[in-house]
Amino acid sequence: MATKTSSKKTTTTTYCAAVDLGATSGRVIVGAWSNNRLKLTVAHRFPNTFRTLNGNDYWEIGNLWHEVQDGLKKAAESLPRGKKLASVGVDTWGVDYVLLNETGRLVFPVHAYRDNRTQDSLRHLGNTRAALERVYAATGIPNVFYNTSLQLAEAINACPALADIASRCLFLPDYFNYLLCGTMANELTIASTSQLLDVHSAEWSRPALDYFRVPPTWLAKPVLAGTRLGAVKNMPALAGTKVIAVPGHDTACAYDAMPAAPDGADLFLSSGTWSLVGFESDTPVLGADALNARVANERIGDGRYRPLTNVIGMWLLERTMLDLGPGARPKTPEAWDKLIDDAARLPASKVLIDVTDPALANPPSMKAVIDGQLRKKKAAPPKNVKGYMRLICDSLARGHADAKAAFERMTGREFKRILIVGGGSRSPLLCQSTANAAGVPVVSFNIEGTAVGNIATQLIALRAVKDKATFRKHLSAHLEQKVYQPE
Ligand code: LFR
Repeated sequence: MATKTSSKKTTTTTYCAAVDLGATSGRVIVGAWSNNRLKLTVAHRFPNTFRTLNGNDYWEIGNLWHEVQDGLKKAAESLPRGKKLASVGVDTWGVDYVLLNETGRLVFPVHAYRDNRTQDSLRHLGNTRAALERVYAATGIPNVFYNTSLQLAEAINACPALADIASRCLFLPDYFNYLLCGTMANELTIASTSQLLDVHSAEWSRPALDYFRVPPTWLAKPVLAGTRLGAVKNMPALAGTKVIAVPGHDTACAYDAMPAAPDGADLFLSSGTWSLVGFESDTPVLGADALNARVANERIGDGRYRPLTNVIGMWLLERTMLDLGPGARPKTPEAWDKLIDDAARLPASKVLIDVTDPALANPPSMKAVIDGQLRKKKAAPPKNVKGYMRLICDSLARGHADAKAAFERMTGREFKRILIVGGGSRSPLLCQSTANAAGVPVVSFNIEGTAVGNIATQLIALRAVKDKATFRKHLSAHLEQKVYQPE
């Protein structure tokens, strides 16, 4: 009897889930990888916010965990019959952490990084030049109000008993990994946002731990992205699914997804609540100029560097809209497009706001701070939301261009394009203003950058893709991109 052989090639599809938590919204996204192509499906999206209680800001951690579980269940149910999620990875915003005892119980409420509790020590370190330089030389991270270092120092100072009752510090992605699979690990990229990691190695910095009086036993030697942490437990729909440590820092994931040219001449901009302007490097950028330019030498999943400057981002607009009243924030994507379009038709702003002003971090009224800056420069505040949109985009664009110029000065590199991903990449106004201010083309990509970077690490760890360069090559082959030439 002749055997029939099929000429049809069977393709295997690998399914992974990315849990991507942002400060204003979270999502669980399924990535399906087959034939060197990635297809993303949003399984779950939910709003996130911190809550203020008696003057302090806290994340609703139980709520976040509930949404993560809900999202993962939906992700597993969305797969074709008989298919399973091979793995899951978690990324979140930087710096925030939980304190646990050895049985994994929370021993301190989970604070949000916008909390004003670090202001005193921020000022103190800012005014102590020798200490500032020492901490920067040790960690490569500038003095910023949200740093974990300042947050932990404040927590220990306010509650000295913590030194006895806490035994572990996990960053938020580490904590969700622990809840998922029971393994406590500190992952390198998220650890690098803390201002406690040694800038020259993948170890914690003893001088920084000592300066901020953080017990070294709270932190374990960081693991590299791609490490398999265990299997998901207590969730039947995900039985057998692996938990993989992806770059736990959302910005590290977004940078990984950048379809960069291999010549290193692309500057990266991850634009959302924050505008993160930076590049990939084998070495950190240190020294007095870097400290003055607030260069943060955060890490890539493989241990290399992402020197970047954090330019305050669309947070300016989010908060101004709150002040302008309930009707100011567009409710549909179409209404957003119209607002951006209306703002783009206004003349370019003659007077800009200084986006490096620390007063913009978390003021009771963003509009009042912006209007105050303008009045000092003898300029009239905008009359409506489209006026603020124009002013904010033009001012952020100047911040992006200044960061580019500072990096070029410090490194001798020349950046020929700016690649942009994130919410801001969907704003032609922000992209065009940035191209005009920086004098180079801005290339925007229609991708959920953070989720793509998260899934890329999982696929590499699962050996479905060889390495990051290969992933980027496949990704670029099918990407929709828009180029904004400087005018
Ligand atoms: C973006 C981000 C930035 C970090 C800020 C605070 O979501 O992770 O990279 O500086 O949030 O953690």
